[in-house]
Amino acid sequence: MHRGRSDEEGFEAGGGDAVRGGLGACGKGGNDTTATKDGAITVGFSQVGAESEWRTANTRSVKEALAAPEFKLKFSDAQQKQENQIKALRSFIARGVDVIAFSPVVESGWETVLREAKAANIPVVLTDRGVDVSDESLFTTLIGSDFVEEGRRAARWLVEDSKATTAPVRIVELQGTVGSAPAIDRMAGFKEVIGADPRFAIVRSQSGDFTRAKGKEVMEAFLKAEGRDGIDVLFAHNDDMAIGAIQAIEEAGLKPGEDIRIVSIDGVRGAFEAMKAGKLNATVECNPLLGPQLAQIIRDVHAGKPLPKRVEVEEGVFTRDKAATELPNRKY
Ligand code: GZL
Repeated sequence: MHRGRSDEEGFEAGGGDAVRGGLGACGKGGNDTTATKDGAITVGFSQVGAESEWRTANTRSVKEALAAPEFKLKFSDAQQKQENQIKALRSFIARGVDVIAFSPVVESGWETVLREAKAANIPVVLTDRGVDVSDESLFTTLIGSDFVEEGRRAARWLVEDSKATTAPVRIVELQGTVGSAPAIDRMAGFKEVIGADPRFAIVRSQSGDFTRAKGKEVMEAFLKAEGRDGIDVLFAHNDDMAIGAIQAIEEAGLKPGEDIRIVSIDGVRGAFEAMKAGKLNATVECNPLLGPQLAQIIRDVHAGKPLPKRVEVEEGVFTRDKAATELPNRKY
């Protein structure tokens, strides 16, 4: 048993396990329905993984919100592998859960398994990230952030912070997971804003897969390729990669936040600590605390209430000068 796969046995959060048939809230699995003895809403949740502080906070929020006795949660951690998510979704379908919710690690490759869920009459709620499908009826709604706007906000901060210079601004970019909605959209939003100003150029761009380790490794390669004086700014698609890159910049004998300005996205505690230390210049908030809103969406879906196709999350931008005062308020 690979504990790391973390497909917890049975439904989480106490209470008797789901039983087949019987009274209470019936699953949607056709004849072989799963119902719980106590009428709880059975939810299958497939999480991307545990790759970042953001993801850890997101998982905590989801598990706290989908708690017993109202819910019976089957939680699966895919270790950032799409094939693990597809396996998990198929197991949820086989168990006849009432609702499936998941954060798709990448945008493409979901059509088949989502058609299987639809055929089993099990509604699917997307959280955090979106999918690229030909038929939007394959999911009920998506609750998540506007990643394009997050990319724009990062670029707007950079343009404002560079207003005193006319010199070229050479940017390196640490992209998120290749093919993921946040990586695709944050890049698009950032380029949309800097593209209007000839001072800015992205001289290197590569995926750090949203992790600290890979962010450090790729930043080391950027520094080697561009030289100590060849980089002015790092744009990282998440704080964890920025924190990894900060280590690489320091090991190269440079001052992060000064020799190389850094703007990233998420707004996790580690980013506020780096800003307080003067090593990160700005972070664009991407709120992971989606649990309560997700729970309400699942209640509504289970009750057959109509829902908008898109539920957005409110977020802000935080700069170095405000880090010390904001840090005590952070919930993730
Ligand atoms: C964004 C989320 C991204 C975060 C990363 O909503 O999907 O995935 O920005 C996380 O930290 O790994």
